[in-house]
Amino acid sequence: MGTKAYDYLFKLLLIGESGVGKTCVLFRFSDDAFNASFISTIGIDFKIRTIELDDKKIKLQIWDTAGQERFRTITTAYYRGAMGIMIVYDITNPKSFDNVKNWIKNIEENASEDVELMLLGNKCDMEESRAVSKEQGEKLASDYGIPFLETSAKANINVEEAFFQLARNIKKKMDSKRRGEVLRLYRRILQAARTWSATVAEDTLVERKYIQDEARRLFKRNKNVSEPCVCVYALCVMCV
Ligand SMILES: Nc1nc2c(ncn2[C@@H]2O[C@H](COP(=O)(O)OP(=O)(O)OP(=O)(O)O)[C@@H](O)[C@H]2O)c(=O)[nH]1
Ligand SMILES: [Mg+2]
Repeated sequence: MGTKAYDYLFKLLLIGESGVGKTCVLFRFSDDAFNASFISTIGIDFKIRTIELDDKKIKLQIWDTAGQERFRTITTAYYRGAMGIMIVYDITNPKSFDNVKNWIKNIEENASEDVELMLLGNKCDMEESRAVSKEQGEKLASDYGIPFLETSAKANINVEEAFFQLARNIKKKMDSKRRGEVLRLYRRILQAARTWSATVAEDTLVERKYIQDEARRLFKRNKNVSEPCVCVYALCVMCV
């Protein structure tokens, strides 16, 4: 098998009002740098970073949306493909916090049903201008049942943690989905093996061939799923 540069590809999206610091949070994560001048994002942009989780390489493709209203049609089109979405507000800007519920409504209307979310209260280095308490952030996030962190792109607080936590939650969901698929596959092969053993006495070559083809087909389609199906496939082939 060829060596792949990554085991998983996760598509993430950053949304929130203009000026809350989405681009800076992403820049801190991708380049470990900060830019104090405000260059408002035009439409959409993206960055890539590969991280490691449980010995697996996870390639994160992170889409950074423009917060400005005039780009809403373009940016909303990116919700559908996102596996994880960070909703960002600015702790010094209460309006950006009040609007979180509208961003979540937008997600409910446009994103995939099993998207993983995370709420970020950014600019937590600006304690002197704080207008939204940490408790308010925590309460809102827990009302929606989503994880929450206060971050600072400037002081490099919790940025790494935020992306890792979101990636971990996506991976957890994906792994349990895959486990379900493996189980279903396993059951189908067992069923096929039973059918085969019931007919083996008659030694019908057609049946043997059917099982072998079925196992090969299932294996081919699911070879990335996990080891159990490889074993079951090998068993099936050896039996025939
Ligand atoms: N003090 C402080 N300033 C920040 C932080 N993050 C961003 N900023 C500043 O906030 C301003 C806006 O940051 P951006 O990252 O461009 O904001 P944005 O959310 O991408 O805005 P749009 O692209 O218009 O949607 C810039 O001047 C940044 O330097 C932070 O953590 N702390
Ligand atoms: Mg931006």
